[in-house]
Amino acid sequence: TEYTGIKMEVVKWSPEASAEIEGKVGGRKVFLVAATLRPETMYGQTNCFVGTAIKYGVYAINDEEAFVCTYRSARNMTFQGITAVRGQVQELVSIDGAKLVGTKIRAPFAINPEVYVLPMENVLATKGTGVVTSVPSDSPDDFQTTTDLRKKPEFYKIDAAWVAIDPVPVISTPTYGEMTAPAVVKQLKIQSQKDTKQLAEAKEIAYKEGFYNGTMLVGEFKGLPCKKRNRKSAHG
Ligand code: ZZB
Repeated sequence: TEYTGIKMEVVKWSPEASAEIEGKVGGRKVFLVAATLRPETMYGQTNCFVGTAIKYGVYAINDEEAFVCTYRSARNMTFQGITAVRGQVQELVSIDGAKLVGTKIRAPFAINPEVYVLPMENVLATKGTGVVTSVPSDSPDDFQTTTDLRKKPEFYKIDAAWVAIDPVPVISTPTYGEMTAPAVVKQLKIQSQKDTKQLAEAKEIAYKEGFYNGTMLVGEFKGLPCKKRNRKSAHG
């Protein structure tokens, strides 16, 4: 599979993250970095997800930039030619996912560019960077998780304002219209992010429908098939 990396610059750390990180990054700009299969959906980002039980680090990429991601993905990046010394990981500070929640970041290309870091139960530490950018219009996992967070903000220890952005229409599909993920979640009668089996099926359906039959509703490729947009530009 071809993943695209999305860099989301930190605008304001949560108080917990600030206490651990500020003063330790040496003037570098810090970005949360997410791996996505669907760069054409980036207009519709409404937040970003981390796993609360996952360990993250802030890794120096060079003197100007540092990335927040898992150690595993930071190590992989050192073999992709983006760091000064091949194979050498430079961890500036480590941090628990739970403490990143509430951090405000800038999501490139998003219609609402200032978004928050929120908790998701199904983030896998072993996949991508461990940071997931959220597009509830087109990703069933993202739609269901933001729905859960909106229903019970206290339970998830978040401020309701952090999950206030509604899904943004980005792609129209012949079967599901402008809100593919919410429609598929409804069709499969998914109730919560704990319904992981149905969510995997929903993701498969939404992916096929959006990628192969979808038409872009916004941006540079408005009116064109998603497939075409993906061929023209592999990078967000
Ligand atoms: C934005 C996006 C928008 C995504 C969409 C999907 C969809 P796959 O097929 O299993 O490889 N993801 C990335 N990293 C993780 C992680 N560590 N834990 C959990 N989820 C993760 O799926 C790749 C997708 O899974 C990625 O693409 C990311 O969400 C998420 F409209 O990025 B995606 C129907 C899917 N639509």
